[in-house]
Amino acid sequence: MSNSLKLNRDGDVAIVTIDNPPVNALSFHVREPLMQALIELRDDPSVAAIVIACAGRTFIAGADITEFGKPMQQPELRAIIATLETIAKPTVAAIHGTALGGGLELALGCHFRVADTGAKLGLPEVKLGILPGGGGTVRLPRLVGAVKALRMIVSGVPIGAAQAHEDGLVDAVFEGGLTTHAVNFAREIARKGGPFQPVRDRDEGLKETDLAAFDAEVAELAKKARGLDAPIACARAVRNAVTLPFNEALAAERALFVTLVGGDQSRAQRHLFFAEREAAKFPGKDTSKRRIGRVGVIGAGTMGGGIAMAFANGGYPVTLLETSHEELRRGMGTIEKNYTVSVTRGSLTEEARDERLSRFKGSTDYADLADCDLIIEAVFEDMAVKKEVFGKLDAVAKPGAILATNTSYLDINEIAASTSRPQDVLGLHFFSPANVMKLLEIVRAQKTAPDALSTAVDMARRIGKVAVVVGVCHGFVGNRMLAARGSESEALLLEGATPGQIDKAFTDFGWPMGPFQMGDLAGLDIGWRNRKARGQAAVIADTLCEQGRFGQKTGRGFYLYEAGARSPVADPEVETLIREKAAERGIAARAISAGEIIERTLYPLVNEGAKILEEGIAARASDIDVVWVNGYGFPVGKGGPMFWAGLEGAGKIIERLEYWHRQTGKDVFRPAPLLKRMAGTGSWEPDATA
Ligand code: 3H9
Repeated sequence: MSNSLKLNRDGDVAIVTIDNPPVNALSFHVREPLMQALIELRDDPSVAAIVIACAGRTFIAGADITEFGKPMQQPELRAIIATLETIAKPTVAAIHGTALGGGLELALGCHFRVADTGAKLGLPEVKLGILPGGGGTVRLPRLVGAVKALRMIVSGVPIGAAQAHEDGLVDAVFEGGLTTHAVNFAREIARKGGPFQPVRDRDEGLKETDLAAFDAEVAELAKKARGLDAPIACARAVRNAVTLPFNEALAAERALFVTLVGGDQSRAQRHLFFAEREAAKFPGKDTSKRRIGRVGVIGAGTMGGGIAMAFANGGYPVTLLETSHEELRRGMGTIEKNYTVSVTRGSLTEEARDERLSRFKGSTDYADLADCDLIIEAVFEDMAVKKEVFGKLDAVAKPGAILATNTSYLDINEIAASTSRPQDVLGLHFFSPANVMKLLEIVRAQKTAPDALSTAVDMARRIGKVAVVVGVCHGFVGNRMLAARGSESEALLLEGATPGQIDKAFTDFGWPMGPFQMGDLAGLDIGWRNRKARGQAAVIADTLCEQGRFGQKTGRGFYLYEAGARSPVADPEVETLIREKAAERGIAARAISAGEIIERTLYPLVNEGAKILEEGIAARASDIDVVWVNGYGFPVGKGGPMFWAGLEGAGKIIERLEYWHRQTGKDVFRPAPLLKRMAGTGSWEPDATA
């Protein structure tokens, strides 16, 4: 019937198969023939039942996100679902892979849903800054109840077929041969006879809704929304499903959808969706790959242990190397403890923990790394130490093994040059805790071979990381920009801001925490050590460290922490210290606004990003956004620093940078040429024209 849609018959059952690779999104070229097919089949007396299935690896993954922000071509999904609901003969969605967003909404327009055992069903629209706009908020609660629907829609996390069956979302689950089972299911239902009730007319899920409990749950969710509009809109729409007649709730859902899809937050989140998929692409990516069987990790401290867990979680056998048996025992002990915590929390079964632990092999002998295909060092951040490690690796590693450093700052070209095989050397910069944090900066050194890089990118996906390929410079993309963001922190304190005031400006912006809370969490001694090594100083932070105030781990840092608590309490002693240091320098305290805090921290962040782009350290502005959202907590609703610069206005940023440059003379405020060009063209693309 069309390239994207096939119509087949199995006796009196019609099978509509959508075939729109890679994920069967509901693009216009699918919607148009689908609508036509449904009308034909509805009116064809020889058809007793209709099955809607998909070709390829998955059921429909939702609306075609690339169509958002453009005029919608008819027919819209809602019209197709409305047509489905006019069909008197039984309609059955046959779900394999993932039924997401508009895909699940289409399935909810059918009388019945059957699924493969491995299928997943979800409404992830909230992650794109919108809500389900094809009736999902109104139909799903009718089957599974308002509270379950609320949790699915606000989290955006899909559920498995077994759970969906238990919840009443799916009517039958089959192992293998899904289309055949779906056809038999449809035929049997048709034989038994109707009438068949569309989901819109069902209310078993809504009967006993406890609205007070529902509202209490919404109030909790609202606290976690951190300025994002979509989760709140999702909750409101699900509540409407309980309190309003079907058509009114549907209209209200539509109105919320239209507002959100046209807003900046959704634009930002859609930008990030595509940015994450783009970030791992680089010229030459599709070269041949090397095989990664066993992975070696050198160092079983916090970082090495976390990296080793990330690989074990991804199914790789891991050799963990330490300098002594005692260090090894300590490292393995921490890993075991971490897994056991997951078991206690219910996120891991005991069998899964045991299986993951069985993937570890401990050693104190470099020779045991000889069978590893990828070896990552996570030893002390010192060039001489790193070179010594790479020298040993050069001697024992098998030919073609990828040798990676987890350095946060050091020059990987220099490390690579200390081996006889620089083509095999690259950086894998994990973020702590490495088994949890999604971001992985994959650092391409001057001589890194394309196939080594491609292999690392594939491996990152297998262990569930969002990979960004970056170039070599001090701190790479993330930490280099972090330094620019923090360059005015101390000055702001000395001029009159408090740590609490600065952190609040950050959390009001949407960050999970501000820079001083983050410093206290990470440990102030880390930055102190780095500064000393580089001959640098930060008067307030250094003094705090000299007083043994390292942050949460010592109960005192920029803030005070009650025993065992993580919430910061303002400390008058710190404020006195700041005023004393300011007085010594003749700096008088003045009122500092939240706007000034943002200008002096986030504008330099954007400016540094522009310099990084100019230098080719990042291939695209969107790569920088992916780093900052996934590694540092930049608010998703603002799309990352480079996307946000567009919202804020590059012209305004330049004007304020120039002002602060005049005031302070600092280089971080000198606008990058690329930022200036961006102000003219509105795009970070090098060849964009106004
Ligand atoms: C919605 O449905 C709104 C409705 O409620 C209301 C409408 C009125 N559209 O992720 P992958 C591309 S909102 C367009 O690497 P995987 C993706 O960019 C939608 N393109 O594969 C990539 O392209 P490329 C709600 C899409 O196997 C390629 O497909 N649904 C879409 O790791 C492969 O993607 C969602 O939010 C799309 N919907 O994961 C689901 N989806 O190769 C979004 C993917 O050029 N999708 N692409 O880089 C996903 O979560 C994952 O893609 C999925 C597969 C789990 C399906």
